[in-house]
Amino acid sequence: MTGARNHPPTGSMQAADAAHHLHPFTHHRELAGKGVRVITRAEGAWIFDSEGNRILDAMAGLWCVNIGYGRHELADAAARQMRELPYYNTFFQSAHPPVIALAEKLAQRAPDGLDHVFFATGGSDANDTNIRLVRHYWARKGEPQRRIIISRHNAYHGSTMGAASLGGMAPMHGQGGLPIADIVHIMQPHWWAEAEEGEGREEFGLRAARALEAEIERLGPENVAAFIGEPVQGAGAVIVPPESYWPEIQRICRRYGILLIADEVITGFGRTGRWWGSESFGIAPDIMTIAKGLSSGYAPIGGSIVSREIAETIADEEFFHGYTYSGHPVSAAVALENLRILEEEGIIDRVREETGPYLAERWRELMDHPLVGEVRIRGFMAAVQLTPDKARRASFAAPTGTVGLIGREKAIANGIVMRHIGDSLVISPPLILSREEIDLMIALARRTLDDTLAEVRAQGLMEAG
Ligand code: PXG
Repeated sequence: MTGARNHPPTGSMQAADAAHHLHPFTHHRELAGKGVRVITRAEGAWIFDSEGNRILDAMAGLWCVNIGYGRHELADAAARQMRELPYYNTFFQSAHPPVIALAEKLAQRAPDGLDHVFFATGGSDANDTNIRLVRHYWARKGEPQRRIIISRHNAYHGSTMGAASLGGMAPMHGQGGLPIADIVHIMQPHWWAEAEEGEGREEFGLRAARALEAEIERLGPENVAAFIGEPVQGAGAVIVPPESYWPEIQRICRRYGILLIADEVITGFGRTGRWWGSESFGIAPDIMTIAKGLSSGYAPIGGSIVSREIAETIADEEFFHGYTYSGHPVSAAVALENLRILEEEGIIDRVREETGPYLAERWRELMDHPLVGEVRIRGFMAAVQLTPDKARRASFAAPTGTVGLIGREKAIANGIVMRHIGDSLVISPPLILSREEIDLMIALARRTLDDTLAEVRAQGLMEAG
């Protein structure tokens, strides 16, 4: 099967890309030496590159194409909306039918008490909204000194100044003068990386959660506005917290009366086998950040779903904030169609009851591989932690990510996209995978691990650090 149609030859696209295109999170000199991979089309869980290779997209794009590629209903919804009303804004006491319908739909779907939506164009700007919103909320409540937002190391909340400050990615903070003021970070609930010798998962989960309490006490509870966390850290390498973690975080937030923001950008819209990661972990947030699976990536849209109490509190004063494309009509129409498909085709129920448990069973088999120290999985997001010595939970002597990167390249060579994060390999496939595709994905992942192990041994990298 050839994917090469209606586009210039690969070499000339690569040359033009190298000459003119700055990519996100990319070492450009290195990329120019290799030439960019050009993806030309996609269908179901499969992408095709300009050379005609067919590749299993085990990352659903960037954790977002939940309903899979090639759903023409979304293209039709976009085309209809573009013909009818391609753009109008939601400022100045205006709205349009798709944004109203989408806000109502999200309010119905969201956990109890969350029933107002502020729209953005993705997850980063939605989190920037959250920073301004929670501070504005506390000012309206007569507690303007409550400005500090507590987050976690190794969290990812986006790439704008505000969202990257909320995030806890050290390399990002190393560039551009981050974090902005009044954002602090506590430890992450990452058992493999952070637990003490002999410390059990649940015991560790409680300790990680209580770091929040200690930080609130240190800062003075009267100065803390909110805590933000991803129910499962995605870009952090699919860190599934121990069961003890979120209930304790919830207790602490309630005790000090601070707002809880669940960043559901990856975990929302079925990724964990429920509509919300919050539902999976028994979290009752005051605000949820949404993006990605809201439109399955077919059009850019994000937002913040906030509690009635927050909406009521800010109702009596203008909130000086908004984006030209807040609630863009085409994106809203596409999102509505995506939600209809998720609902009517029972895609999330299937992940929860059938394909999710099956994937978990198959993914856990990888634990027997000599390179794999830990498997992490929740619904349709999973990781394998690579290690030179599983008994000791060791990391490699080589710089972090060296072995992970070998893994990613072996994956692509085997016809599967997996993301490497440090020395983990992660997947977050479209939610529509069949059992046969799951079997194939596991086979390709295992072959990738075998090839990685062979290469790591050949390069003498099996040393513990
Ligand atoms: N919150 C979370 C939890 C995310 O995962 C964002 C916010 C930002 O969303 P936008 O739409 O502004 O990108 C994200 C995005 C990766 C990767 O390589 C992860 C994301 C984005 C790009 C790459 O793991 N997550």
